[in-house]
Amino acid sequence: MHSLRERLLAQLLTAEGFVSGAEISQKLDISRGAVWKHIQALRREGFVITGSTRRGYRILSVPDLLLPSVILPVLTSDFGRPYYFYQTVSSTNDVVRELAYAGAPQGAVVAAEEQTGGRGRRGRSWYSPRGGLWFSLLLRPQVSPAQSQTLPLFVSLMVVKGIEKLLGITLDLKWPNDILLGGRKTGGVLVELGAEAEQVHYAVAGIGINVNVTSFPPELEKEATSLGIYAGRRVDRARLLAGILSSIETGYPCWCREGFAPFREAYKGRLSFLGRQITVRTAGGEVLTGIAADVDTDGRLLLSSPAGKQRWLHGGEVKVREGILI
Ligand code: BT5
Repeated sequence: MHSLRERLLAQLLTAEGFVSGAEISQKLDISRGAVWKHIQALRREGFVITGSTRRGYRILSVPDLLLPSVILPVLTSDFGRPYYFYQTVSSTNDVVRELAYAGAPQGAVVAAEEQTGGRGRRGRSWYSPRGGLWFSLLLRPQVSPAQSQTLPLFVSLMVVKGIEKLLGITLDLKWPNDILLGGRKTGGVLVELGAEAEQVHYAVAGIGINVNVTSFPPELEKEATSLGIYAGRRVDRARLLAGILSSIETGYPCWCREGFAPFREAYKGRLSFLGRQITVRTAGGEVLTGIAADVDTDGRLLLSSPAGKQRWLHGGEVKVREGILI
């Protein structure tokens, strides 16, 4: 499982001070020359390693990358194992789906520094430059496809809780799966299912968070923000990833057993627009305006009009603006 380079890193990271080249070469059963080559490769990855012929090697700083060697030591959950890292990938959801087909276990995670084909719901694109947290988690819930409809809402809530716990800030949710900070989108969740009529084989929970993203393309500038911009400082992505995985893992057995019901109040408590007039473009393309009155245990949004008409919605885009009354 662990590559030579990861074992070398573990040795350097757990050492009190310098580790001699001889000691490393002996432990890993490789030549001194090979040790030096690995050290050089790590330096190219961004590790700052001081070296002297007399004393050996010592790590001075770890790069701000989601490398396994950086993530695995801070993981506090089983989710995140096995862990796969890419510098660049089309979409982490695609990689996890392939892993699911190949029989990977629940909890497997794929993270990437950047995505070239990051996507949102219904084929929309997801801007995924360096500095963000783009990852996907493989789940194998033994639930009905109907219950799995609430998985995006459950995951969004647990992501928010994980971020809040680590950073001490308050985030909002926009039904069904947007994560907001001060009214701007700072993250999103895309759940893709491998299911048949009666059975869910696997679920890929793709999570995207603008962490240390400092600028956005013009079309997103007004509606997006990042944790770093909001907090006014760089946020530790490794600890954030570990905190989010732990948060999802904590609630997951309960969601599998009881569904969305135990999470519904906490979810509603974070909805930014509950009780307000909103406009929703439904999954079927209708544009409806009404008061966002409730979210039920199936994860549906209740839209009610002043005349007392009611519509339960399964999916759609919420905008807080005028439209056609339902
Ligand atoms: C989402 O879709 O919000 C789900 C995003 C999930 C992304 C993760 S990253 C890891 C994994 N791999 C993937 O390929 N995807 C997942 P949706 O609700 O459809 O919102 C998409 C809309 O959000 C776009 O049409 C833009 O308007 C906006 N958007 C795109 N990139 C953004 C960004 N980085 N920050 C804020 N808004 C963005």
